[in-house]
Amino acid sequence: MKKIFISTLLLTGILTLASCKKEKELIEVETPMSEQTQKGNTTETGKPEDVKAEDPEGNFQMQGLPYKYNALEPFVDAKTMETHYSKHHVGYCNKLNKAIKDTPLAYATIEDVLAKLDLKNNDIRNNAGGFYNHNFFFAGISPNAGGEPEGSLLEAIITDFVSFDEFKTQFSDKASKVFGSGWVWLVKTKEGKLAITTTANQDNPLMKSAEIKGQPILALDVWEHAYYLKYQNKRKDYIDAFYNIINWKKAQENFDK
Ligand code: MN3
Repeated sequence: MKKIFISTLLLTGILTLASCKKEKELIEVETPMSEQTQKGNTTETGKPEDVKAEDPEGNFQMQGLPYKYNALEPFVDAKTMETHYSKHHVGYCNKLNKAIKDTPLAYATIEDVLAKLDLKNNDIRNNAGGFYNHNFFFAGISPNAGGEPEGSLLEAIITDFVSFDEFKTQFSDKASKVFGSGWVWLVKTKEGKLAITTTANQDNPLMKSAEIKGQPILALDVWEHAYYLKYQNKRKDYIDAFYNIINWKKAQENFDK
Protein backbone atom coordinates (compact mmCIF):
# COMPACT_ATOMS: atom_id res chain seq x y z
CA MET A 1 0.00 0.00 0.00
CA LYS A 2 2.82 2.36 1.01
CA LYS A 3 4.63 1.46 -2.23
CA ILE A 4 1.61 2.37 -4.36
CA PHE A 5 1.23 5.67 -2.46
CA ILE A 6 4.90 6.59 -3.06
CA SER A 7 4.64 5.64 -6.75
CA THR A 8 1.53 7.82 -7.15
CA LEU A 9 3.30 10.67 -5.40
CA LEU A 10 6.30 10.30 -7.69
CA LEU A 11 4.14 10.15 -10.81
CA THR A 12 2.19 13.27 -9.74
CA GLY A 13 5.49 15.03 -9.12
CA ILE A 14 6.81 14.15 -12.57
CA LEU A 15 3.57 15.24 -14.26
CA THR A 16 3.59 18.54 -12.33
CA LEU A 17 7.19 19.19 -13.34
CA ALA A 18 6.41 18.36 -16.96
CA SER A 19 3.42 20.70 -17.04
CA CYS A 20 5.49 23.50 -15.46
CA LYS A 21 8.14 23.03 -18.08
CA LYS A 22 5.53 23.10 -20.82
CA GLU A 23 4.05 26.31 -19.42
CA LYS A 24 7.50 27.90 -19.25
CA GLU A 25 8.20 26.94 -22.85
CA LEU A 26 4.87 28.45 -23.96
CA ILE A 27 5.66 31.73 -22.20
CA GLU A 28 9.12 31.86 -23.73
CA VAL A 29 7.70 31.37 -27.23
CA GLU A 30 4.84 33.84 -26.79
CA THR A 31 6.79 36.84 -25.49
CA PRO A 32 8.91 37.61 -28.57
CA MET A 33 5.88 37.05 -30.83
CA SER A 34 3.79 39.63 -29.01
CA GLU A 35 6.70 42.10 -29.05
CA GLN A 36 7.00 41.54 -32.78
CA THR A 37 3.29 42.17 -33.28
CA GLN A 38 3.51 45.46 -31.39
CA LYS A 39 6.52 46.51 -33.42
CA GLY A 40 4.70 45.85 -36.67
CA ASN A 41 1.60 47.72 -35.58
CA THR A 42 1.60 50.77 -33.38
CA THR A 43 4.89 51.05 -31.50
CA GLU A 44 7.03 52.45 -34.29
CA THR A 45 4.61 54.92 -35.87
CA GLY A 46 2.96 58.06 -34.58
CA LYS A 47 -0.66 59.09 -34.99
CA PRO A 48 -2.14 61.08 -37.90
CA GLU A 49 -4.23 63.17 -35.47
CA ASP A 50 -1.01 64.50 -33.87
CA VAL A 51 0.11 66.09 -37.15
CA LYS A 52 -0.79 69.78 -37.17
CA ALA A 53 -0.04 72.71 -39.46
CA GLU A 54 2.77 74.95 -38.17
CA ASP A 55 0.52 78.01 -38.27
CA PRO A 56 -2.68 77.36 -36.29
CA GLU A 57 -4.17 80.54 -37.81
CA GLY A 58 -3.32 79.47 -41.38
CA ASN A 59 -6.20 79.18 -43.86
CA PHE A 60 -5.27 75.55 -44.53
CA GLN A 61 -5.11 72.90 -41.82
CA MET A 62 -4.45 69.16 -41.66
CA GLN A 63 -7.64 67.13 -41.85
CA GLY A 64 -6.42 63.91 -40.20
CA LEU A 65 -6.88 60.46 -41.67
CA PRO A 66 -9.97 58.27 -41.24
CA TYR A 67 -7.69 55.26 -40.52
CA LYS A 68 -4.36 54.42 -38.85
CA TYR A 69 -1.03 54.48 -40.69
CA ASN A 70 -0.89 50.66 -40.67
CA ALA A 71 -4.51 50.17 -41.75
CA LEU A 72 -3.73 49.78 -45.46
CA GLU A 73 -1.16 47.01 -45.03
CA PRO A 74 -0.08 44.92 -46.84
CA PHE A 75 -0.89 47.15 -49.84
CA VAL A 76 0.65 50.34 -48.45
CA ASP A 77 3.02 49.92 -45.49
CA ALA A 78 2.73 51.93 -42.26
CA LYS A 79 6.10 53.66 -42.67
CA THR A 80 5.20 54.94 -46.14
CA MET A 81 1.84 56.19 -44.88
CA GLU A 82 3.43 57.94 -41.92
CA THR A 83 6.17 59.58 -44.00
CA HIS A 84 3.69 60.54 -46.70
CA TYR A 85 1.22 62.15 -44.31
CA SER A 86 3.40 63.51 -41.49
CA LYS A 87 6.31 64.74 -43.64
CA HIS A 88 5.25 65.31 -47.26
CA HIS A 89 1.60 66.30 -46.84
CA VAL A 90 2.12 68.59 -43.85
CA GLY A 91 5.03 70.17 -45.76
CA TYR A 92 2.68 71.19 -48.60
CA CYS A 93 0.19 72.52 -46.05
CA ASN A 94 2.80 74.67 -44.24
CA LYS A 95 4.38 76.01 -47.43
CA LEU A 96 0.95 76.82 -48.88
CA ASN A 97 -0.03 78.86 -45.78
CA LYS A 98 3.22 80.83 -46.10
CA ALA A 99 3.02 81.32 -49.87
CA ILE A 100 -0.61 82.45 -49.92
CA LYS A 101 -0.48 84.82 -46.95
CA ASP A 102 -1.17 88.45 -47.93
CA THR A 103 -2.23 87.50 -51.48
CA PRO A 104 -5.78 88.03 -52.86
CA LEU A 105 -6.35 84.25 -52.50
CA ALA A 106 -5.31 84.13 -48.82
CA TYR A 107 -8.81 83.23 -47.58
CA ALA A 108 -10.14 81.41 -50.66
CA THR A 109 -11.19 77.78 -50.65
CA ILE A 110 -8.58 75.37 -51.97
CA GLU A 111 -10.73 74.74 -55.09
CA ASP A 112 -10.82 78.49 -55.79
CA VAL A 113 -7.06 78.77 -55.28
CA LEU A 114 -6.50 75.94 -57.81
CA ALA A 115 -8.84 77.46 -60.40
CA LYS A 116 -7.53 81.02 -60.08
CA LEU A 117 -3.83 80.75 -59.21
CA ASP A 118 -1.14 82.29 -61.38
CA LEU A 119 0.59 79.30 -63.01
CA LYS A 120 3.88 81.22 -62.99
CA ASN A 121 3.82 81.30 -59.17
CA ASN A 122 5.41 77.91 -58.50
CA ASP A 123 5.26 78.28 -54.72
CA ILE A 124 1.47 78.53 -54.72
CA ARG A 125 0.99 76.18 -57.69
CA ASN A 126 3.05 73.29 -56.24
CA ASN A 127 1.89 73.59 -52.65
CA ALA A 128 -1.80 74.25 -53.35
CA GLY A 129 -1.72 71.25 -55.69
CA GLY A 130 0.12 69.12 -53.13
CA PHE A 131 -2.33 70.08 -50.38
CA TYR A 132 -5.46 69.33 -52.44
CA ASN A 133 -4.09 66.19 -54.12
CA HIS A 134 -3.05 64.50 -50.88
CA ASN A 135 -6.30 65.31 -49.08
CA PHE A 136 -8.14 63.87 -52.08
CA PHE A 137 -5.92 60.79 -52.38
CA PHE A 138 -5.96 59.85 -48.67
CA ALA A 139 -9.75 60.21 -48.54
CA GLY A 140 -10.08 58.03 -51.63
CA ILE A 141 -8.36 54.98 -50.14
CA SER A 142 -9.49 52.88 -47.23
CA PRO A 143 -9.02 49.57 -45.43
CA ASN A 144 -11.64 46.91 -46.24
CA ALA A 145 -12.21 48.53 -49.61
CA GLY A 146 -11.42 47.72 -53.23
CA GLY A 147 -13.66 45.56 -55.34
CA GLU A 148 -15.84 47.25 -57.92
CA PRO A 149 -17.88 50.46 -57.96
CA GLU A 150 -21.66 50.18 -58.00
CA GLY A 151 -24.67 52.12 -59.21
CA SER A 152 -24.40 55.18 -61.44
CA LEU A 153 -20.58 55.30 -61.30
CA LEU A 154 -20.29 51.71 -62.53
CA GLU A 155 -22.82 52.47 -65.29
CA ALA A 156 -20.81 55.52 -66.38
CA ILE A 157 -17.58 53.47 -66.38
CA ILE A 158 -19.23 50.84 -68.59
CA THR A 159 -20.60 53.55 -70.91
CA ASP A 160 -17.25 55.31 -71.30
CA PHE A 161 -14.77 52.41 -71.02
CA VAL A 162 -16.88 49.37 -72.16
CA SER A 163 -16.16 47.44 -68.93
CA PHE A 164 -14.67 47.85 -65.46
CA ASP A 165 -11.72 45.64 -66.48
CA GLU A 166 -11.05 47.84 -69.50
CA PHE A 167 -11.14 50.92 -67.24
CA LYS A 168 -8.55 49.27 -64.95
CA THR A 169 -6.31 48.40 -67.89
CA GLN A 170 -6.36 51.99 -69.17
CA PHE A 171 -5.93 53.53 -65.71
CA SER A 172 -2.95 51.24 -64.91
CA ASP A 173 -1.40 51.88 -68.32
CA LYS A 174 -1.54 55.67 -67.86
CA ALA A 175 -0.24 55.37 -64.27
CA SER A 176 2.74 53.28 -65.37
CA LYS A 177 3.62 55.78 -68.12
CA VAL A 178 3.77 58.94 -65.98
CA PHE A 179 7.35 60.05 -66.52
CA GLY A 180 8.94 61.34 -63.33
CA SER A 181 6.63 62.57 -60.56
CA GLY A 182 2.91 63.01 -61.04
CA TRP A 183 -0.62 61.75 -60.72
CA VAL A 184 -3.21 59.74 -62.62
CA TRP A 185 -6.87 60.76 -62.34
CA LEU A 186 -10.34 59.59 -63.21
CA VAL A 187 -12.34 62.77 -63.87
CA LYS A 188 -15.82 63.79 -64.91
CA THR A 189 -15.60 66.46 -67.60
CA LYS A 190 -18.08 69.32 -67.80
CA GLU A 191 -19.86 67.39 -70.58
CA GLY A 192 -20.45 64.63 -67.99
CA LYS A 193 -18.05 62.13 -69.61
CA LEU A 194 -15.51 60.09 -67.66
CA ALA A 195 -11.86 60.41 -68.69
CA ILE A 196 -8.49 59.23 -67.45
CA THR A 197 -5.79 61.87 -67.39
CA THR A 198 -2.37 62.47 -65.87
CA THR A 199 -0.76 65.56 -64.40
CA ALA A 200 2.89 66.33 -63.72
CA ASN A 201 4.31 67.30 -60.33
CA GLN A 202 1.43 68.48 -58.09
CA ASP A 203 -0.80 69.81 -60.87
CA ASN A 204 -4.37 68.52 -61.02
CA PRO A 205 -7.49 68.60 -63.21
CA LEU A 206 -8.89 71.69 -61.46
CA MET A 207 -6.00 73.87 -62.70
CA LYS A 208 -5.95 75.91 -65.92
CA SER A 209 -2.87 73.90 -66.96
CA ALA A 210 -4.74 70.57 -67.06
CA GLU A 211 -4.84 68.73 -70.38
CA ILE A 212 -8.28 67.38 -69.42
CA LYS A 213 -10.15 69.48 -66.87
CA GLY A 214 -12.89 68.06 -64.71
CA GLN A 215 -14.18 67.01 -61.32
CA PRO A 216 -11.69 64.50 -59.84
CA ILE A 217 -13.33 61.17 -58.94
CA LEU A 218 -10.29 59.01 -58.21
CA ALA A 219 -6.56 59.72 -57.97
CA LEU A 220 -3.35 57.75 -57.64
CA ASP A 221 -0.12 59.35 -56.46
CA VAL A 222 2.73 57.94 -58.55
CA TRP A 223 5.50 60.02 -57.00
CA GLU A 224 8.23 57.64 -55.81
CA HIS A 225 7.68 58.81 -52.20
CA ALA A 226 4.26 57.13 -52.36
CA TYR A 227 5.65 53.63 -52.88
CA TYR A 228 9.46 53.40 -52.95
CA LEU A 229 10.01 52.09 -49.36
CA LYS A 230 7.95 48.98 -50.10
CA TYR A 231 8.00 48.57 -53.86
CA GLN A 232 11.29 50.25 -54.92
CA ASN A 233 11.36 50.40 -58.75
CA LYS A 234 8.30 48.11 -59.13
CA ARG A 235 5.69 50.80 -59.74
CA LYS A 236 3.47 48.26 -61.49
CA ASP A 237 3.07 46.23 -58.27
CA TYR A 238 2.08 49.41 -56.41
CA ILE A 239 -0.50 50.23 -59.10
CA ASP A 240 -1.91 46.68 -58.93
CA ALA A 241 -2.13 46.90 -55.12
CA PHE A 242 -4.07 50.20 -55.36
CA TYR A 243 -7.22 48.39 -56.58
CA ASN A 244 -7.46 46.66 -53.17
CA ILE A 245 -7.80 49.94 -51.27
CA ILE A 246 -9.95 52.13 -53.54
CA ASN A 247 -12.84 53.63 -51.57
CA TRP A 248 -15.52 53.39 -54.26
CA LYS A 249 -18.13 54.94 -51.93
CA LYS A 250 -16.00 58.08 -51.78
CA ALA A 251 -15.49 57.95 -55.55
CA GLN A 252 -19.29 57.78 -55.99
CA GLU A 253 -19.66 60.89 -53.78
CA ASN A 254 -17.15 62.69 -55.99
CA PHE A 255 -19.01 61.52 -59.10
CA ASP A 256 -22.32 62.81 -57.69
CA LYS A 257 -20.91 66.35 -57.15
MN1 MN3 B 1 2.56 62.18 -52.45
